[in-house]
Amino acid sequence: MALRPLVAGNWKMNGTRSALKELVAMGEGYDAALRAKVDLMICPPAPLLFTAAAAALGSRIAIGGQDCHTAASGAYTGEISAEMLADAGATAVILGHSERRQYFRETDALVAEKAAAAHRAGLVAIICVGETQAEREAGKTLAVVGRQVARSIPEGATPETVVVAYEPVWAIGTGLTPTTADVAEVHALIRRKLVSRHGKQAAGIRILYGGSVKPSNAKELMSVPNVDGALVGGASLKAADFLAIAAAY
Ligand code: G2H
Repeated sequence: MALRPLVAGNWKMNGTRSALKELVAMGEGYDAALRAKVDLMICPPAPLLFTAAAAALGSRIAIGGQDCHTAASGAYTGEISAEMLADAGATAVILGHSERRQYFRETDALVAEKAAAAHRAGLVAIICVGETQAEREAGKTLAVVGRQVARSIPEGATPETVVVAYEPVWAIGTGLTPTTADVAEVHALIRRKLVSRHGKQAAGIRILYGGSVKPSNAKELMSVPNVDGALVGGASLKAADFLAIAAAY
């Protein structure tokens, strides 16, 4: 089944208000032909969310957060809840990105809790999984990704509540990408795990590829079976690159 693709941009900790001109340009380039074939989303840093949502209004580019806390509110200085993201205009949130797992010691269990919080707030959870270089070299890719899928995605995941992003850690921001055969193998594993745990409807859950996606490799990556879109970092900061990736469909 070919799913409607999603190309989501993860701006990470990049961008001040001046960067929103790129979002406006993306909206202008997201014309009827592109809208007919691909969903677009931008996940800016939290301080830009509200303004980004206003800037994207009318363009049909969705806005997402990059992380959330498990609680709806409370004494958690510096944290942002899923409800707050939704209130600022987000419809989705990236969870369990490898940078969160690596630098902030996020575990599969915490990611699953955050995904449940996203669900509570009505946000789509974009749940990231992926192996490190050492794990790949040790032949553990499928075991690691299988475990992350099993433990990071909460019970009852549906195509409306969850998107999975496979991001091999060694491919993030490095310019390196796995072979299409490697991507196909991991995405097929993720699909099998989703369906065996969440039932037949999980065939409709979108599985994105992320890690050094750029205009020059997007077409090849997007032609791989079970790749239902892309999570784009560096190349989502400029409207021209991001739109060129979207046009690869
Ligand atoms: C992977 C990706 C976006 P980049 O982190 O999530 O970033 O495209 O820069 O490798």
